[in-house]
Amino acid sequence: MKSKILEFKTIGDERGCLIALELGHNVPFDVKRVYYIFNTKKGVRRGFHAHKNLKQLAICTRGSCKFLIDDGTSQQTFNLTTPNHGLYIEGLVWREMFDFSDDCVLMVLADAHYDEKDYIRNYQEFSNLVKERK
Ligand code: T46
Repeated sequence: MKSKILEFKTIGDERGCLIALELGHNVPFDVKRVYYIFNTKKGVRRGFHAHKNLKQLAICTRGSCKFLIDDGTSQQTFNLTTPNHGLYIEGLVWREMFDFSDDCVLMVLADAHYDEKDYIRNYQEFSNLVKERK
């Protein structure tokens, strides 16, 4: 399983906290796109897809949510609860996001522009591609 939590240094003083994300330092790819998900409705599950080729870093800058990562063989759930943790996701993995807190702001950095052709939104298709790539 290549997905993992990266921990960022929090710079804090009496005024509050600051975290810096820097390419080549604590972000392991060149960022081409940033998007964020917020105002997520209660009980909603998002994702339900894999990417053919995409590296991403997902950070709950506020609130919390969970990520289910499935590589076709095993599944792992990551709990994002703090802005100094980022979930690094790469490779052919199915993802689902759930248990969003009301205040959740999920920011995602990606190494490519948005391209619907990179998405696999059918689990069987994903599963077949995993077997092909082995
Ligand atoms: C992912 C998880 C973590 C765009 O127009 N541009 C964008 O950059 C993105 C990400 C989405 N969109 C459009 C495509 C859909 O019409 O926004 C709509 C919602 O996208 P989607 O249903 O794919 O959103 P999620 O939350 O299921 O998945 C998103 C990312 O799409 C995906 O890459 O890994 O967050």
